[in-house]
Parts: sequence; C-alpha cells; structure tokens
Amino acid sequence: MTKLLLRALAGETLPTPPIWMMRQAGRYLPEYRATRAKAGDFLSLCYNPELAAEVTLQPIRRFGFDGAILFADILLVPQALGADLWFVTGEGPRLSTITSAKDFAQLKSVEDIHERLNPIYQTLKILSKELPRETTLIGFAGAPWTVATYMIAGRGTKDQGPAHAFKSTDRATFSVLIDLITEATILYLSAQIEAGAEVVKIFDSWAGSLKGRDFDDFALAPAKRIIAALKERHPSIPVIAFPREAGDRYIGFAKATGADCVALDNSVSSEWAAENVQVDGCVQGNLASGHMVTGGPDLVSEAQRITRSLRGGPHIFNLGHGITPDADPDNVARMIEAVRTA
Ligand code: 1CP
Repeated sequence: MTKLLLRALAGETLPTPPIWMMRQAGRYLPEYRATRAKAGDFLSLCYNPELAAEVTLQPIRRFGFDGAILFADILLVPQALGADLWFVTGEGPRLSTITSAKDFAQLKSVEDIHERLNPIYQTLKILSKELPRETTLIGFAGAPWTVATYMIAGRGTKDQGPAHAFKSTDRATFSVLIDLITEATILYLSAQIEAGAEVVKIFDSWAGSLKGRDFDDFALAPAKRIIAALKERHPSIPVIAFPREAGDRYIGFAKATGADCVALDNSVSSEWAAENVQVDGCVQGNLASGHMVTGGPDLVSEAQRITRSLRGGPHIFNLGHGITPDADPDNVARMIEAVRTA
C-alpha cells in the first residue's frame, strides 16, 4: 500500500502526515467559481458528473493534496428521500420540513435513493480513473443527527433548536427518522465504495449539541451501525468519523463506533488529542480555518505545532472545519510547506 492517506488510516505513524482540507474544492478558488458558473448553480454542479469531477480535481492539481474528497453535499440524501431542496444565494440551504409522522409517510423508501444519487456514483467512477496514483479518493455522507437537523428545521440553525424540540416531544418518532437516515446512509456509502471511494467520512457537524444519553443514542449509535454495516459489506474500507465539537466525547469514540480515524475540530488542542484520542488510533485535524484567511507567521507556527504534537502516532493533517470563501489560496500552499518542513 503506497498511498500515504491509506497508510495513516491503517494505523501507521509517518514522518510527514498526509494532508487534505475540508471544503478544499470551494469558492476561495477562482477555477471553482468559473466551473460553478458554467454549471449554473450549486446543485446542478453536484449532479453533473463531469463538472463535479473537475472541481474535485482542481485543488489536487493546484496543491497536490494526498486526499481528494468527492464534490457533493450532505443534503442530497434528504433530497433523494423526497424532500425538496434548494439553495438561497448568500443564505444557504432550504428544505421542505419533516415534523410529523404524516410527513414521513410522504418520503420514499430507502432503496429508491439510488435513482436520484446515481450521478454522484458516476462522479466517483470518473475520479477513480483520473486521480493521480498517490491520491486517495474520499467519499462522504452526513451523519443521521446532522442530516435530521436540516430535515426538521428546513435550513441550517445555530443551536439545532427545532431538532432538539422534536426529540424532546416525540423521541419515538424522532428515532424513526434517525433510523431511516441511517439506513439510507448505509446504502449511499456502500454504493460510493462500489463506485471507487477508498475511504468514507461521516460528517456529524452538529454532534456537539448532543449531550449525555442523546449523544449515545443519536451520535454514537448511528455511527456504530453505519460503520458495522459498511465493514460487513466491504471489510477493508476505512472510515473517518467527525463528531464535530464532541469535546470530552472524542475520548473513546473510535473504539465505541469502530471508526478507523476520528476527525478533530479546533476547539480541542492537538496536545490533548495526542494524549486522549490518538492513543486509540489515527486522528485527523485540526488547524483553525481562520489561518487560511489571516496567514502570516501564526499560520506556520500553528501548523507546525499541530504536526509535531501528533507525530507520535497516526495523523492526517486537516483543518478543524471547512476552508472559507474569503481564504487566500497562497496560504494553503504555505500551510502545506509548513507541515512538510515541521
Ligand atoms: O458553491 C457554493 O456556494 C456552495 C457552498 C457549498 C459547497 C462548496 C455547499 C453548500 N456545500 C459544498 C460542498 C460540500 N459540502 C462538500 C464537498 C467536498 C469538500 O470540498 O469538502 C462537503 C463534504 C460538504 C458537507 C456539508 N454540507 C456539511 C458537513 C461539513 C460541514 O461543513 O460542517 C454540511 C453541514 C453541509 C450543508 C451545507 N451545504 C452548503 C452549505 C452552505 C451548508 C451549511 C449550511 C448551514 O448550516 O448554514
């Protein structure tokens, strides 16, 4: 196995960590903005295999990252289940809401998601042919809790209030929704693997707002179920879990879910993670994405501090969250140089 990213995921401690960035294909790149304009809008870009493959490849050509993440979105799964989805410029996603058992009845059965998601599998097929030999192809999906927060509220929310309210008033129906998304995610990620994804990542962007038993039931348990099902079908597939802002609950998360790697946001220190999380295996992270905007000596010193503090075990270098549209592409090159010379 020569690909660095797969070696780190297999538990190997490397002298220089493999590097990629969340949202590495995005609006901070002029070539991305050009291709997006050609596609018309964001969703048309997601569903156009040639253009989606093109934007996935752009940051690889420019920076030579070790990982290429499929260009798509976590909200394509609710859409494939029958929810309406659209994006409001400058504001973000909007979905038709699911707030009652009656709304569930309107949804499609999970086996039907492939019809809508087929272009995504085509994107992966193109990428597995076109990526450089040393680059690892990463597939992904949203975690059930995070996807549910959008399906219930119909949009992004700061505190996930509507989803928490639904969970408190009708935990049984809420659990049915989580189970449905869990099953759809298993089918979606399996199909991604069959189409060429060499690793899959589960984004639980809002895991941090689940506490105690809720974290066990709706962050940990669904991740465990998805990972077990994927590994039953594809025993050698590595899985990265990202329970963002899980704090202390990062401890033991890999063991409890079967994940091969836990991705860290930048609210925890890499020194703490080395002691408490990396003891169980590979970690990914966790430079604050603001450094990609501000640059300067802090970018270099922070990238090197993180690299050095996680050098004692398997590590994949990444940001703590996605790169933002106002980032300077030159800072990305500086970050890579800093990590490789740390
Ligand atoms: O071009 C544009 O203007 C659209 C911006 C954009 C992009 C580039 C959106 C809308 N999604 C994406 C791509 C995307 N989304 C990827 C592609 C691969 C990559 O380069 O990383 C991935 C992995 C995602 C995942 C995603 N979408 C998450 C989980 C990760 C995270 O950032 O926390 C979430 C929460 C979404 C929902 C979403 N899609 C887009 C936006 C603006 C949002 C956030 C909405 C909100 O809560 O306000």
